[in-house]
Amino acid sequence: MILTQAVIVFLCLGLIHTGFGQDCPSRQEMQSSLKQVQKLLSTHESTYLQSLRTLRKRLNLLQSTAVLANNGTCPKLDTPANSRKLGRVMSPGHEVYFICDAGYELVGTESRVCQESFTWSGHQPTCRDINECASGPCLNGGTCVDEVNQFSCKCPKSWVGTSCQSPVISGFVAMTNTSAVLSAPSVTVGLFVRPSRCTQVQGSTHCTCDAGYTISGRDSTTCTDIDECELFHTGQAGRLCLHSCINTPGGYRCSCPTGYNVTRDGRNCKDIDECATRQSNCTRDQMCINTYGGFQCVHVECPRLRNSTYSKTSPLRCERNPCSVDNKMCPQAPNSISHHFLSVVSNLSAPRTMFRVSALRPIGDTLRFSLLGRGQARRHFTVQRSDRQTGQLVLVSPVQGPAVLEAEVEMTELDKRVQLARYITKVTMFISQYEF
Ligand SMILES: [Ca+2]
Ligand SMILES: [Ca+2]
Repeated sequence: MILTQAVIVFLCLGLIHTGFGQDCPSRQEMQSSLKQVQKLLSTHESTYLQSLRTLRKRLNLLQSTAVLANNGTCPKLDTPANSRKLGRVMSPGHEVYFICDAGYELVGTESRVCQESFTWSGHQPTCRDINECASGPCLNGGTCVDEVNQFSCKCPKSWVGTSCQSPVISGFVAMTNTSAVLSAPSVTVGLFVRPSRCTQVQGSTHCTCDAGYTISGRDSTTCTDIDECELFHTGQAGRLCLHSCINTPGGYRCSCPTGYNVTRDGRNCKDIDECATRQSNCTRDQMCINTYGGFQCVHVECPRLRNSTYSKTSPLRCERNPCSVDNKMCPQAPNSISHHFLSVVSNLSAPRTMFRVSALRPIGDTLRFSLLGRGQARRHFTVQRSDRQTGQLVLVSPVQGPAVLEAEVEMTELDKRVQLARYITKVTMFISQYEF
């Protein structure tokens, strides 16, 4: 009703100028009506704001209910095709790593972190087939065909072998009526030396050898094995074998050091996983760690300190037992000591991140990461912060194996410069003798 009055007032304001002022309310009446309209508007305004506040509250409630429905975890992550996923904990602060199967390489980030918003950082990586042909393994004009975790070579006519490494010695053989296969004259023969096959055509003699042999001797009556290992020792396309080459009659083969098997392509060496194939002799209380070229049996012992005691909460982790109230030194001791064992190859390129330490749910206002110890560890490692709550152990210089390196990473939680907790991660790196 007041609104109707207001409309009337404004209507009259318009009419005053057109000479119909006598039907309109007096100036006083108009002012009183205007005041009423102002009041009405401010009442409407406060009601509107109140409704907005209520709506916002409801929205927040709805959001927190939705989060609770997540059960406090990030959504389940798929494992990309041809890969493995490491890390099972899906709550904020935890990280999941992706490792591609042999023969595949990772495209994208190697890890994703569950964030406080219950979403994963970054994007899902993929694993793509490594192009084994990229290194140009086929020699002498051979065409490389990339396959999963291996390659094959299509060789030109005059070459044979896995990498088209052996020349085919072909002689002219005319099968005419006048030709006759001659029996080879007596020569000293062995596996590496054979008589050639000779054919006489119209008075001239043509001799041939099997693949992998070459004509030798003054009268071309002898075939000698081609030493492929020697021939391709310093070839542009690289050595025939990753480790060592053994010349054989009519061919060659590659061999690998103890602890490695020759791969299917016949050239490379692959570490034998003694832990997976149960070839290790570790006892029950030891853990088997597969290393390149071997394995290690490790046993983690919890420290025995004067002021604090530890319990083993997993095969690789010790946690401090609760401190008694009167023990002032106990809270200074590390809250946990975790062990990690890494297997790496000799002369690994550096700098390279070897390990990450992260706080699950920081309780203080500051997290500090540092490298403990001196000497050897300081020469090869440094500790850097990779984000607000993650520190990383970085290998700064390549290490020649065989060697075992140890590094201790300390993570301290502080609040207003007061130490709240200390966590130590002991990283042991087993470095292989060979660079593969
Ligand atoms: Ca040979
Ligand atoms: Ca091994």
